[in-house]
Amino acid sequence: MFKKILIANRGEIALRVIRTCKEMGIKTVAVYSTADAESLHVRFADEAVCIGPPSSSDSYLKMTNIIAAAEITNADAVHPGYGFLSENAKFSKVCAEHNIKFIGASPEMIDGMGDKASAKATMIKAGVPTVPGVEGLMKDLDHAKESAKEIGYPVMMKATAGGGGKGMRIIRAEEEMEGAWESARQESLAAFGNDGMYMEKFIEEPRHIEIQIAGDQYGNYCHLSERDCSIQRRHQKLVEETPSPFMTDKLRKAMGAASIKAATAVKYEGVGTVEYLVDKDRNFFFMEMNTRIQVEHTITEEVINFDLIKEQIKIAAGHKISGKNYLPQMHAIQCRINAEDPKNDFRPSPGAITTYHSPGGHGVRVDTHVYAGYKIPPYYDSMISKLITVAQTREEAIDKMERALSEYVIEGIKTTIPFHQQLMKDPLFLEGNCTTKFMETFKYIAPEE
Ligand code: MV4
Repeated sequence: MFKKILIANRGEIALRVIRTCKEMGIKTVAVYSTADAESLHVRFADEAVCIGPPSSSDSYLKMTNIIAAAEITNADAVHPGYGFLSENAKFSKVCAEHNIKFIGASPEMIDGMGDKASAKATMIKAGVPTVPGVEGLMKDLDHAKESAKEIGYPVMMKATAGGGGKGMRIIRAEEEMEGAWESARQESLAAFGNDGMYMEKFIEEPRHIEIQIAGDQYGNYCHLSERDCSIQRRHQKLVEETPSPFMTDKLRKAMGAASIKAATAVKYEGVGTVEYLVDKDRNFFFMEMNTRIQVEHTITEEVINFDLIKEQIKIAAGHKISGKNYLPQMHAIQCRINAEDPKNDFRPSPGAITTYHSPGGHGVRVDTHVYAGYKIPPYYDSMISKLITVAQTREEAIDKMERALSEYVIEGIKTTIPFHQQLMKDPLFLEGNCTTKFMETFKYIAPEE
């Protein structure tokens, strides 16, 4: 087992990893930017190294500084958390070159899954369902038009280097193709330095359902059921739950088996997630594979009673997994509490938290790095807390969430708590009938002050 892990991240996920390391008897090293000197991850770790000024590119993304911090503290592994360098092939490679175990995917795996068109080709070969489309990249505008005709409008053009919706266009008729072709390629080139485009059928009002998987170094694979992440806004997830209210035993079996096929085909090692689009008829299509721990891993932990970070560390250290699949035993919901003003288009609201009281009680979990007096820096993402409830049924988990939200006091900044309070009473949400279009029609009504 590792003796000392450096956590190359900040915020709640850095704390989350430190907590598991403590339970496992592993020493921890925090790294921090000057903006995070007062952060809890700095205080809870055994050692802490300042790696640069506030800007992410000069600190949490600065590979040389992080490797130097690992070397001077004698860390034998790096946990990248999510975001930052967690899916950076170069960083994974540099860690290996310095004899530091990267607790994440190999450079080859990250590259293979990072290129969406080749990831899709890999999945087709593995027998995983994908969205009907044209294999490979579009050669030119005429090829794009021909392909769309073949697939049948509406189609979706996607950047092969993309993700998070960048460089993606819906095209409903041929006259829209030229504009979409030019603008999507430009956008993708600016964002990723790559303008490769592929094309597939547009799936109307899909759900986003993902399967948690794990694989070890010995060819054992398992899935740990699904998470429904359909409630998103501008490709930012707001609420996640498991089991999915749309799930059936038959669909879970099929999606689980497909995900095991995906993991086996790429010899996946560690914990990962296979993301799917699910249409109204419960057809499911591979979308992306994430080679990191995700923000929403918590709800899976709650319904199978299992520490996924511990599993991730054990697999990286060479432990075997049993290979048996896990089914949800409970129902869990996570609300992402962001420092954003839902009344003003979810505009970021950094600043000092003057009052802080977090909810508690049976079936309530709060993963956060904030406290009364903490100042949310403006340099990083706006998520400040994850509120998770777990209960026997969906209805009880929702009731518990309403109760927990009503106890949650955060003053000094705007948060998304009142948004979640309205959502928990929303008829469509209560029905469990939310697609990825849900937020486009949701009207937030601010409570009277
Ligand atoms: C799609 C789609 C409909 N049809 N592909 C958005 C992010 C990127 N990873 C894939 N995305 C989508 N791909 C086809 N063929 C709709 C989306 C999509 C979406 C997917 C998951 C969650 C939220 C979404 C919001 C808008 C669009």
